[in-house]
Amino acid sequence: SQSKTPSKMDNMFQNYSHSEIARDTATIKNSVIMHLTATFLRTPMSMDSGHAYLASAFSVRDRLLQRWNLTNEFHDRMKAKRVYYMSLEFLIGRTFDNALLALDLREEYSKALGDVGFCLEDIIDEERDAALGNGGLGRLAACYVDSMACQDYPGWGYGLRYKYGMFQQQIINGYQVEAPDCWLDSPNPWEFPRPDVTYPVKFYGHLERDPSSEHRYIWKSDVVYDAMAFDVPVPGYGTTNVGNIRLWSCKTNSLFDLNKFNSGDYHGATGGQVAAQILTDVLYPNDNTNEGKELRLRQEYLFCSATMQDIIARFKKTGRPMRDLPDLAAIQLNDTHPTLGVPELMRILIDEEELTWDEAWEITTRTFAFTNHTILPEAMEKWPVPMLDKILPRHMGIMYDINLFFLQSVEKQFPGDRDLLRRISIIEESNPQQVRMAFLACVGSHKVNGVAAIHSDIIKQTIFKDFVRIQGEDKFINKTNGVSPRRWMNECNPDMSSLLTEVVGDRSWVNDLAKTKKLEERVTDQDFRQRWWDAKQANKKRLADYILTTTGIRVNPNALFDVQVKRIHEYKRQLMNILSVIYRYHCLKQMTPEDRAKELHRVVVFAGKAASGYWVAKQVIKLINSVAEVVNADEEIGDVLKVVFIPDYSVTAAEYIIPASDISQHISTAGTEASGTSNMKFVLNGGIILGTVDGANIEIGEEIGEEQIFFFGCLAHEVEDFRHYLRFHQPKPDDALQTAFDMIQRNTFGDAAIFQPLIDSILRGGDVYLLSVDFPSYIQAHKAVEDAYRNREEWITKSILSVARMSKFSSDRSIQEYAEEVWNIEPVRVNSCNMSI
Ligand code: T68
Repeated sequence: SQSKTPSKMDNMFQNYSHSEIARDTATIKNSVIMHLTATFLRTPMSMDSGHAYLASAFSVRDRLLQRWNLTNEFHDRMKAKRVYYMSLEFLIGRTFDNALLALDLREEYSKALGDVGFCLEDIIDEERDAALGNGGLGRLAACYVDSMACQDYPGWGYGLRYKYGMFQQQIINGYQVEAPDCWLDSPNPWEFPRPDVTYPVKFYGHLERDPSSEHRYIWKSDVVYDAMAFDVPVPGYGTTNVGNIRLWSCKTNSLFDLNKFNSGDYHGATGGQVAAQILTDVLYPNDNTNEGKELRLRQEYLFCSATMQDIIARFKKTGRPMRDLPDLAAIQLNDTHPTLGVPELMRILIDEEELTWDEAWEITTRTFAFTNHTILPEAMEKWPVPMLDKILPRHMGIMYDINLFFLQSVEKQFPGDRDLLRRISIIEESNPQQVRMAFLACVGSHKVNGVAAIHSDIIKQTIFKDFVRIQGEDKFINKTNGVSPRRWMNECNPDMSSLLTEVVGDRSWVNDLAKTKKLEERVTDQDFRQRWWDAKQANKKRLADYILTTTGIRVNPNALFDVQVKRIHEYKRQLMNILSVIYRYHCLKQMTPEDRAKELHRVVVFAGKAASGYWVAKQVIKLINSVAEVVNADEEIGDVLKVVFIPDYSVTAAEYIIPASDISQHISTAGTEASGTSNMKFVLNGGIILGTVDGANIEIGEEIGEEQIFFFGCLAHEVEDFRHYLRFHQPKPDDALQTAFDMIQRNTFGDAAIFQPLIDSILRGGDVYLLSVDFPSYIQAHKAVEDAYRNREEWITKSILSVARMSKFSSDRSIQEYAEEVWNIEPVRVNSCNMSI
């Protein structure tokens, strides 16, 4: 390409950019058949829906490719500043439908597929989720790259290409059983292998002083793995920009030992490869807990090293001096998992680019920013110094120096405060010593943010309290989470979306959610209100069908759908929910048949995975299923109460479940859920929240008005006192909670011994999550919900007003704030006329 003159390049670019592939039904049909025959060696006669999906997906992808190429080419040539969103998790879900909507080709594909005998909806169902994440944190990363693409921000996601994503959950005899997620067994149309983009990543070994400089070291490593790039397109809606997620896979060809093979040691010949491949084999299935395993550390480092090498390589192509890196690159750390990027950048700048420590540190801290997603102590990443020293000797040295210089500066600022130095040290003086990754991320970044207003306040008062004093208030900011209206409204809720389009006049609300404000004008329009209600009913019918196919349980779509779907965790208190269901069951059983028939019918839906090693969470799943079995089989109860646990919760399952809720529960102990993002999704789909005063629930309430949300429970600032009290006193369950315990203990739901540990966690384990404290107000709140739902007109008003006032929770708003206040980047829209700049 060096030989091409600029004007020739411009011409080539213009020609390429003006030659979009035809979009008519006939051409599309041909391209599907072409892929069927030429890519998959099938004939139209032997096409099944699996191959219809693959051929269609490859044909859609052809139409994305050109835009994707142009976006990257254009951003390169414009030397645009890019943001790199580093995340060990990207919970993407499906891409096909998303791409069809972004390209505005859904109708055409529906017709083309109809012509060859297939229904688009069935074809869409053939795609497997890309489930490279655990929950909120990974899904947030996916929403954020979507918003970057839709708003033309030059940005890339960086992650790992796990061979096995989030495990599949089966429910056997009421218990969770995990099966591997072999999502790459069939061809994946949404990734591009880039064997030419491969970097060596070193591990272990020892250091030698570089004779040419006292700061530099030569790292003689024992093991070198290769990280190879796979690129995943992120189709932008309403723009031709296509974003990119670059995922690394550990490649190991060089580790095949031919000598061992030749001498007959076949096992030994591949031993090195097996040890390497395992690095990107599987996603750690923990949500809000730190696993602390050596393999996880190596996984994190492989990710950070490959990503930093790639960013530096791209930067160097601009020909600018290293000190300009922060002008062309912003890096966001999605929690502490990618924090080794900080010492890795320092290593590259000092040992390879030959910068001084001070120059390197200035560049590093201006480039990185850090998002904290939790303050749960069990989630805090800490790595033992001996482990780091063995695997990453150079990085350990750099981290010691970062800490030393930091402590020296603090000692100057606050002379003689030994206890302060002990508290803020990046190295914890435990036995063995541990590196506190949250502190390293904080010191290595120019901005630190929490994910909702309350959470950003809490981190300033707790883990980063001293750092606020030392480094100043301005470094600590809030960026409340958001979700993508493309996936979480337009794609998953077509009926409601049509109503929004009707009200707004066009589909522009999908990229500009503030336009939904116009809904308020329709809140008194009787015909509109009826159609709003009908849209929800249709979604509930769709979910009822989904429940029937996934669980065999028949539910009545006219009942109140009461939904709690999220990872199973003690702090999220699914246990409190099922205990309230038990209490309700008890009350129903006490009634005369006449009174019972007058009760509001309710379907209580649960879904969510428990980390494989989280025993208590798994017992909660068992309890839910055991209660469901008894209640659902009770003929006296019939449709008045149904309890459902939908197995294998996923992004795709969420797309069925969320649009169908009347009420959804977000009931974490106040101060424990940093934000929550499904709470936003439920309200954006016309559902009402029953929740605690926690996370983003608070800001949702502020935006939509307190009449539209059901709050209960103690407040975050009261939690510490309650916990303190409960450490020394037995909790006193109210009558309702005691009734639920009694029912379990009378073996109503099978052998009580199985569930006694759950009861004990409240009665004898200090009730850390304050179930006994919040239970009375929780039951009250349920009553308030019932009364409100019985008044259908009021309910419809609440639902419409909620959606109208939710625009703050679009991830587009979050990304704009990050772009302006953290990354200092601007939108760059692909425009072939600008190419000569
Ligand atoms: C979630 N965190 C928060 N962590 O719990 C949630 N942890 O309140 C918030 O809305 C969301 O982040 C987005 O900000 C997580 O999901 C993890 O999944 C996780 C993964 C690995 C290790 C620790």
